[in-house]
Amino acid sequence: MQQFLYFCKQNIELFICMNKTVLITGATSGIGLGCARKFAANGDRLILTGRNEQRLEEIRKELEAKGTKVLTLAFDVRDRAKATECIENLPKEWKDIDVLVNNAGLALGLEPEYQGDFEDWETMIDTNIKGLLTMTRLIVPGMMERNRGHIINVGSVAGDAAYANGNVYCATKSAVKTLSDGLRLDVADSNIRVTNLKPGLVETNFSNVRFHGDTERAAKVYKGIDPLTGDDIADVAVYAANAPEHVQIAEVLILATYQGSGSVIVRK
Ligand code: NDP
Ligand code: 8X3
Repeated sequence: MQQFLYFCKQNIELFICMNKTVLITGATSGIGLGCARKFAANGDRLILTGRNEQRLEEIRKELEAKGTKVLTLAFDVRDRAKATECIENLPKEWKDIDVLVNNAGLALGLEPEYQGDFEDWETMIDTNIKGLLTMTRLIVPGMMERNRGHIINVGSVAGDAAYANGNVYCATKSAVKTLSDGLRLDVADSNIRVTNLKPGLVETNFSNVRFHGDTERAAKVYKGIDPLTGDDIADVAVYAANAPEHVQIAEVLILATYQGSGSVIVRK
């Protein structure tokens, strides 16, 4: 009996130790929502962020019903003051973030660079680059103090090479790659790990947003191929976060099977 109790204690301790606090930006849809569900299934505690407060509430209820501890924070990653206020005022038990999933992002438009929309450009740059930097700047100092943490940036195959009419979006994802590489160098003297995930075609709300609500045009993006899902990308994120401590998954390119690159897609 004593041996059995000792065995239980050891395993409970192991479980508590494996349980991480994971903050996900853009958790209301697509890849971010996939990450919320997969990290929850992994037994982690979640801080879920996004702008859509109602969706955050629904997701919180869904995951709490399955026993996951969830805190929601509604803010726009472009609003640096609000993001700072939210992170600085985290309740004590939520302050020690182990994993930051910098996922919030978007593409707007698909036009030649010489015809692009100035406002679309600003929104992509402010969200995909400056928003990601804001979250990194707010959360990584705590990780450095604790000498523990993992930053998972959601980049894209679009950051490896430009595709026609992708110009500014591709540039923002190229920046995510450079910022991930830069951060990895800057924390190389610590236990902190940095991963850049580079998905290919993932069927989410991404194309609806890109085409400003033109759902027909959005559906065509995924026609004739079997696209990736948010869950597929989340599986890789959870794997990277749970790799042995001495293993740093620096970068992962995840393509759909009938996809050769950001611009080569074979449709049936
Ligand atoms: P979705 O449109 O389904 O999800 C985007 C998420 O980002 C939403 O939760 C949205 O939440 C959030 N978001 C957007 N802007 C802001 C903002 N200003 N502040 C806070 N949250 C914001 O698209 P995906 O899941 O596909 O996209 C997630 C990430 O994956 C993006 O960075 C995208 O570039 C990247 N990616 C997508 C690929 C794809 O093919 N789908 C492939 C490669 C990378 P809310 O509206 O509540 O704010
Ligand atoms: C999203 C993938 O190829 O549609 O980053 O730009 S792609």
